[in-house]
Amino acid sequence: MADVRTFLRQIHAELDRRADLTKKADARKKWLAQIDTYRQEWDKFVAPGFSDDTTPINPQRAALEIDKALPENAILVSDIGVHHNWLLSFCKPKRPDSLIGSMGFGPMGFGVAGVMGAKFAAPDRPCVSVCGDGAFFMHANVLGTAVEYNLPVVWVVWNNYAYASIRGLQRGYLGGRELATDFHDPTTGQRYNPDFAAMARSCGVEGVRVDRAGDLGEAIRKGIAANKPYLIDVDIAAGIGLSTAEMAKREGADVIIASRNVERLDAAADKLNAIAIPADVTSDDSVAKLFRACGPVDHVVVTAAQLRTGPFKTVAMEDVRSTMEGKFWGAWRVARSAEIRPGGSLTLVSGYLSIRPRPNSAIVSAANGALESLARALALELAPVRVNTVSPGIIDTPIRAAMPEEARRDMLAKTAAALPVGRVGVGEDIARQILSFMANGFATGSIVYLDGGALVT
Ligand SMILES: Cc1ncc(C[n+]2csc(CCOP(=O)(O)OP(=O)(O)O)c2C)c(N)n1
Ligand SMILES: [Mg+2]
Repeated sequence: MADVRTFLRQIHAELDRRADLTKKADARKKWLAQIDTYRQEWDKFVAPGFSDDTTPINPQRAALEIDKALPENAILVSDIGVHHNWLLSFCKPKRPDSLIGSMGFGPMGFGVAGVMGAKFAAPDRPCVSVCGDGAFFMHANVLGTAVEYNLPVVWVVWNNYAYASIRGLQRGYLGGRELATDFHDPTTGQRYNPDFAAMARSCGVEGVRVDRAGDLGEAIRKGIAANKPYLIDVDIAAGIGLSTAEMAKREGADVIIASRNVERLDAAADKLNAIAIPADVTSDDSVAKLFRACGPVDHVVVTAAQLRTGPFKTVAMEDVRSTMEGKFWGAWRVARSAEIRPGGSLTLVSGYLSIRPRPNSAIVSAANGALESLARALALELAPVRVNTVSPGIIDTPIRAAMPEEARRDMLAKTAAALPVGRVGVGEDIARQILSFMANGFATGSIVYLDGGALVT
């Protein structure tokens, strides 16, 4: 503590006394320039996460969408947990009093209830809470309070089905053990949480669910414009690759996951307590480096696919080439570089379009067919390593997230109704088959069309 005037006088005197200051400033300039290069490196490193379209939503993308959706005068109140770290890393508050957190004390519930305090204090400013699913469930009584006091606040529930920050600490410090930090059904292992949007509605609060990054900003804008208490339950979790890794982990395997998207990869690795290695299947070097880093492994699964399609006569060559580059050549590169132990397996994931083509997707049909033929050929050439393909039917996974929401829901509902099993597939269905390929020593050169019965309708 000091008197400002006295303190500034003392500082001035001290500055005058230090004659070599310019020299030091020059040296510091160099250091600052160096830091700037680190900053640029970092920006390049994290750039892909900002455009990641996967569902459940990439946390980095979520932070960006939240930041973009908030008007300049909004107050964002964060709770305590990993979501808080994502917000601090990737939100850029527009004025000094617009991002409120409680970093020192760190009480869960601060953001859940604190947003109402913010609204009391600043009734003319939009007030938005970003809070964890864990904290929200602890303090869900706020829903009633907001109604009783007519407080038009917005809760964005960062729903990662876990006390994720604590789970990460447990996994990191306790040799991978965890206790009571992961929310799941004890019998099926499926992730569990209450339906927060329905919970909100039961209290007279508007409640919606968002599972696509592209819908998050609009939901927040709508929530603010509604001018009444509003809850947005946002899904943050897994696709086919991740389901397989999750199941393998549950079966006791040591799992290494690789992906082009570093942020998502880290989130997944954290979720699974798996080793993560960033890799890009479209690059020979990157794939070779990945397998040099892994060393010999028992099983490899390739799920990578970035599909670009269009009407055959007009689709750009660049698009169809990039589809082959990722889906077909990606698998080829992995098969070439992976050092799989004898009796181990390589599983490729193709897709129903190879045998049930649809208009405007010729390149995907071709890539899938080529993958299936490749797997058969490799079953011969790479023996005693076993090579198989699973061909999923219509699955509700992140890859479909690029479709417009209504079209996607409509398509999934229609498909489900037409299938003998009455539902579309989920990542876990495919994962189960992949694991069975790994475990069944008699399976090689096999293609399993796993499509809920689409082939017989
Ligand atoms: C009242 C209180 N209890 C426990 C903790 C310890 N703690 C810090 S973060 C956290 C988990 C938060 O989970 P969630 O709200 O889902 O946020 P996430 O980390 O998953 O984003 C816990 C238990 C705390 N900070 N405050
Ligand atoms: Mg959580």
